[in-house]
Amino acid sequence: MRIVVLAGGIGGARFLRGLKAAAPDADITVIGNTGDDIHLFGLKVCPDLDTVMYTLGGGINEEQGWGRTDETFRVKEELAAYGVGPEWFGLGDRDFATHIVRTQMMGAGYPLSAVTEALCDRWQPGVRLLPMTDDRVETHVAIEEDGEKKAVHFQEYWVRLRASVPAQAVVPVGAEQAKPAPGVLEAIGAADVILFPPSNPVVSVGTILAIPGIREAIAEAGAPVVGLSPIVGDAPVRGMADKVLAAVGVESTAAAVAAHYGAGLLDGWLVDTVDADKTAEVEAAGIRCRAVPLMMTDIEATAAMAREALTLAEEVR
Ligand code: GDP
Ligand code: FO1
Ligand code: CA
Repeated sequence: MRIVVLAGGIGGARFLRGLKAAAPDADITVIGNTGDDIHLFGLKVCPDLDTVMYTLGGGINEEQGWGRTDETFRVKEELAAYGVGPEWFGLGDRDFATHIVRTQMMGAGYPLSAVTEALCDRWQPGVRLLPMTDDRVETHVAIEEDGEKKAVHFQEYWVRLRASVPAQAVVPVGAEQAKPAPGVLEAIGAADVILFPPSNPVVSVGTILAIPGIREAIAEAGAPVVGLSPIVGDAPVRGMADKVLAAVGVESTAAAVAAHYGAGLLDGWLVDTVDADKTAEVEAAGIRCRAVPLMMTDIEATAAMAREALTLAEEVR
């Protein structure tokens, strides 16, 4: 079975771990969000790709959900001693090596997709990890801070500001001119099932869908498209997805997120059992909906979620 998954960072990565356990023989292609990417200290950092690679490859800091296990911050301390920031973004020593290798390869002319494949040679994530695009795309957030309107990089909004000010707009800068990375459209076209994990609908899955050609390929694919809600009990399970949903005029409910993707894209949608009262609303929008436990507390619970998604995909096929 060929499965394509559109993934952000932590939500996507943890779901993929469960999917691999639920479907050990499946051929899984992950289309990863690169709108969170940031250039720091001359290095290209790809948080969502790295979160997927480290989580599936056994190198993730489990408690944090991002960054490396057994991490130290000597380089960051030395940079700070030179007065070189940003001090609000914690790049660890082990993680730095990944960004150095990536930046060196890109400087030598390799596209991000080839670099990601090379990094995965070490981590062996057990999936084919493709960036959504090889072109530079950066999500920026329009805010008002101290009475001044401005746009900040997504990481500055998320990590420095902790989404504490309203997002007036979320813009994937460069997306309109970007092309899907090699293999992306082919994987979508050949898929037996397409899954939207419980990733952020705006700044993870939404950014991937903003690359011209990807949304269209999914809508036209013969495969069923099934999503799992990142919103449980009218709030994100973790993080601040409600803040970026508000920016695109979408309520933080499992039903509103399904409607935001729309019946043109989604065939099936899973909500958590606490949101069982919302299945009728989703079905009225033309999307088959089931309520099942959606908390990724451990691999077995996550594998059960993945099995439910594959079962729903069979039903709507
Ligand atoms: P990020 O790039 O690290 O923000 O990760 P993703 O975009 O892939 O996923 C973020 C989303 O995962 C958040 O909106 C969370 O609500 C959701 N999430 C995290 N843990 C869980 C969980 O256990 N269950 C569900 N349903 N959603 C979760
Ligand atoms: N998230 C934080 O909240 N604080 C950090 O200092 C931070 C550093 C960081 C370094 C590398 C990396 O791959 C991820 C990192 N993250 C950090 C997580 C990440 O920036 C965000 O959670 C996601 O991009 C949101 O989708
Ligand atoms: Ca992300």
